Amino acid sequence: MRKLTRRSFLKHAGIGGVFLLSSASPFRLVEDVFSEEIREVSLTAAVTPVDIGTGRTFMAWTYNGTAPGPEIRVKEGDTLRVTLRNNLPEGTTIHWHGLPVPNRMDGVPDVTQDPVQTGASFIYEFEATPPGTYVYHSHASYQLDRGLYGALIIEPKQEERSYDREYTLLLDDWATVDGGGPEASRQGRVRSGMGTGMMGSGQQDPEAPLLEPLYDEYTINGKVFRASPPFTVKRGERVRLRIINPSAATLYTLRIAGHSLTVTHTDGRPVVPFTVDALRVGMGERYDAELTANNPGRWYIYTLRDGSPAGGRQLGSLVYQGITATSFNNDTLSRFRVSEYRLFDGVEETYVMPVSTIDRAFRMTLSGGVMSPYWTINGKVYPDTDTLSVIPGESVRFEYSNLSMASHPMHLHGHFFEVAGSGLSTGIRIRKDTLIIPSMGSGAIEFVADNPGDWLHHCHNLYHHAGGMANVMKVA
Ligand SMILES: [Cu+2]
Repeated sequence: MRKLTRRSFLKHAGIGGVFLLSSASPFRLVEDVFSEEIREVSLTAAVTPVDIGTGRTFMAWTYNGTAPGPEIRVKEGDTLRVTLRNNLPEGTTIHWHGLPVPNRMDGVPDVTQDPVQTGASFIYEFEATPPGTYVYHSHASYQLDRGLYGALIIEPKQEERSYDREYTLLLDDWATVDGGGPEASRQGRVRSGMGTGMMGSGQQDPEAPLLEPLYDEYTINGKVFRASPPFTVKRGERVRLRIINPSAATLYTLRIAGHSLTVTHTDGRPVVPFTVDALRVGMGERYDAELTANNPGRWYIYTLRDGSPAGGRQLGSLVYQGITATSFNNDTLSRFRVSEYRLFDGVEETYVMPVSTIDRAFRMTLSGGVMSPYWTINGKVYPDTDTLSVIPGESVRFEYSNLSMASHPMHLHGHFFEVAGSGLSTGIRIRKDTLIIPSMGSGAIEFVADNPGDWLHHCHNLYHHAGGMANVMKVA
């Protein structure tokens, strides 16, 4: 028999969670079933000077004064109640990336809520389930790229994996030139003759979406390599890494020199543990990976030369306790096994409804970007893209064909999906919420549309999203 979760209980009862713990509520009776806590968090969004370790302070947009914002860590089943205060010069929202929250809590401006205006507040409240590694971030304009993001970790009631130490690694790209921020770097780009936001007359179109900035710095947990504190480990330890990529426009092929990484979760969902030498992490993706500390030394955390602007860069360091030498060990591997979706197998879990026979399929071509800041789905720019209408409970398939020269990490709100082409050994496909569709490549996802509402589906390159690569899936 299926246990009645708080979410389904509330659905049946037709009330909001706010009333659940009111002593006057008749639903007080169910207290024993729902004995979890309410976790209150307060996030104030504001413009703040930050130094990411370059020695040059610039104005970032921050939660509670820091970029990234504070890590939110709760237990599965807790109710998370977040009060957002907006001290920014424009409207904002928070999206709980990957978490299948009720639609009105999803934080997409003009789709699930009105933007929270300057000086105003909004309370987000939802049940923290299922457990996993998530990220919260602003979903308004270019705010994610100004620093408005943080880790959201939901710990399971019963941890099945054993590890000695745990680190969260949030990867980010920064444009710090000309005072920082997306517009500043765009000016730099236009000046350097690479700009495509020019109209035929030579005038810049003020309404056009911004071009992807020229990033000059990359950080882990808000600090560049030369300023980042080392991740310290002790010989013999098993270390859990929660690797999260909230970058606006950078994919990483992440490598920890001297070590392999055993992937245990993709976008928070468990997989059959699989060991790789480097991890390909697209925008919006999360990987939990375990590292065995069996190779003492001082090691670079870096990205492989993969053709991306971040390729070949040092991002941080892994240092064993007791190592006093300041020189770094050489990474002796020359060939790297890089993660790919088809290498992974899913495992049985109760949180995600398994896909049955497909009721409805949508084909989407992804294109744009050539001499243009606009990006399209089936040739259309959001909000003029076609709405995808499905009936609750239907099994749905999205098929992508990428006709552009850029990769597109496609993210679906409100649902986990199964990745076609994975699960080749066990027959159980991996579950994710963000899938990289490679340049000139293809991919497909399948899922049960079990969460009613209007859900945004978009490329998680912020500049592609702002340039139109988005549509709405209506589950009703
Ligand atoms: Cu894209």
